[in-house]
Amino acid sequence: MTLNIPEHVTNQGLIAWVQEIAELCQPDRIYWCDGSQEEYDRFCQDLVDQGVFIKLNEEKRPGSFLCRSDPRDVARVENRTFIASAREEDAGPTNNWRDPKQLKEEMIGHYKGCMRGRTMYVIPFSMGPLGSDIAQIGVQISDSPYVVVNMKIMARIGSRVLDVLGDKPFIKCLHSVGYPLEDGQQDVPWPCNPDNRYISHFPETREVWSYGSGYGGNALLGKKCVALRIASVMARDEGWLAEHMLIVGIESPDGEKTYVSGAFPSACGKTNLAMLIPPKGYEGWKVWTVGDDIAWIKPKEDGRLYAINPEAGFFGVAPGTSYDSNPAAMETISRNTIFTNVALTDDGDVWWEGMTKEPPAHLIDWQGNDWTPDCGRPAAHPNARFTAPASQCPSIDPAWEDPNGVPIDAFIFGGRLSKTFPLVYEAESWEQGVYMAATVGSEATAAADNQAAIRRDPMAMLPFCGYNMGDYWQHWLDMKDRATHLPKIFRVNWFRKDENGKFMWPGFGQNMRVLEWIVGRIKGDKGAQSTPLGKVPSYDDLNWTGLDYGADRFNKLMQFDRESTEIEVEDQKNLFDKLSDRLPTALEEQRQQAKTRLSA
Ligand code: O2Y
Ligand code: MN
Repeated sequence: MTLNIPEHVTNQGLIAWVQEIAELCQPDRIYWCDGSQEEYDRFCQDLVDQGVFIKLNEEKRPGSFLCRSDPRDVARVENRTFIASAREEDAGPTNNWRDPKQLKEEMIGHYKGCMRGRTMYVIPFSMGPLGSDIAQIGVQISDSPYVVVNMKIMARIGSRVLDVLGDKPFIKCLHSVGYPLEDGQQDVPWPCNPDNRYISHFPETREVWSYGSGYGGNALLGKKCVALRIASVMARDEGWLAEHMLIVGIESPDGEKTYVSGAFPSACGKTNLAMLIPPKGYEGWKVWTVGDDIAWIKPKEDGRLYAINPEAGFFGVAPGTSYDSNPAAMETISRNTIFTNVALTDDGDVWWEGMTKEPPAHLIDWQGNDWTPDCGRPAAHPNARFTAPASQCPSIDPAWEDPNGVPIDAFIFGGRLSKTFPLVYEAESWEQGVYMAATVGSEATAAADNQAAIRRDPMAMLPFCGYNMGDYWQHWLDMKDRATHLPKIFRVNWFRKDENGKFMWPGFGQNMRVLEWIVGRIKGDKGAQSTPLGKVPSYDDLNWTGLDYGADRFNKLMQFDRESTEIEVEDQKNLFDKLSDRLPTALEEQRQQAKTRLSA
């Protein structure tokens, strides 16, 4: 088999690896991606010709395509996501550990001949602006052209990446949909192998091996696999942070910009916050988007933490996205976007639940079937996605590709919690902030008694931390010694409900009022009072211009209930016990101090 090595490729480690994988996977041909627009257009056209992509109406949605996945391959598969560290205790009890040697043997059995009848694509990619000292380079080998075009949007790919890489080592990412074609066998629109899925991470050797899925986080390996699971281990070893966080710049009317980074478990409005439009009363304010999902954060010589968004695009959930909830996202996806598993309108555009108040009278649903509003099925899959270039976002920050990153002054952690937790509170120390972040989570309704239990998702990293969560917490605590100007840490909760089950906070754009208070706390010009939870604003500490929200409502929203908070602090022990082997003493001390403050 000819390796088709382009002239400019000199990295011997890369050439040897491509040869090794080609011998294992036995593709019909090898193609090195140059990352050009011409290449992207050609691949999209090929996918249209093969019936995999549907070209959308050029007037309504220029340069855009719809793709439908196999209904068995629609989301990340956490139970098939493995952390194969040499020692089980280094993966920790919150990860699926597998012995790396055994796992590789097992997977090699699947990889043998798995690309027969297909092309093997070599996709060099940079996570982060090319040449940034925070960026990292990987190479993904894949047999999926859908992956190639999505990677083109989500990362910087192609020849220019190899020029920057030179002869250095890189993160090796191997991906196959696990659906070889025998001689003359007709391909299917979405090849995959749902019975043999693996999303495997080898943190010590900085490798990812993915098999059997072509979808999202399982297949676009730069995103969750590299930028979070592998990068979190690199960050631990090298003294920085790889976080599941948005990054925004908040600009005040006098033109001063403050950057904050925030982590939220799913279904907490993270994308909406990343693209927030200030409400009435906030004329002159602007929220700039640096990233919507992942932040790489490094301490620099001036003692501050600087963050980059390692991605180049958004892979967002379509359902629920509308001009009401997120106009910036709607503008971003108005062109040059790949839609996966949304519905197709009769005039060749896309639709999903929540996009408009009234659904169209007729659609083709995400599985290619006729759909009418009364048919009893969703038109789009709940995890339907758009892949769109971040550069198209109207609120994209001018500094979003600054190789030095942007200076972070606050970390915000939020969950979806209907009671106990006030709108916002601030940590009084770094250790308390790490404790607040480590115990964050959202409510899950326990079927048995309809009691809401908190499903903890520390730093929103539970599915994404590539090592032991106890060590990860210790790493966060240790950051204190790596920076002299540490960000302040806040907890927010937009989802508290009243006794009638109604949300108490109007949410969306009104979250700007909380961001303004946070900026004021950083600058030192906004007040706060100490409570057993942390520091909280009083009514007059927030700006109420343009919103009719009285002090009584606010005080109820901020109300602190000793009894339910004591139950909460007790419940945190379950997670701490699970991680007891590597639990930092500072975190249990924080929990004990919270108990003492509550009983005082
Ligand atoms: O279902 C998938 O494969 C996508 S998961 C995802 C995509 C974009 C941003 N965040 C996530 C996530 O699961 O946190
Ligand atoms: Mn995410």
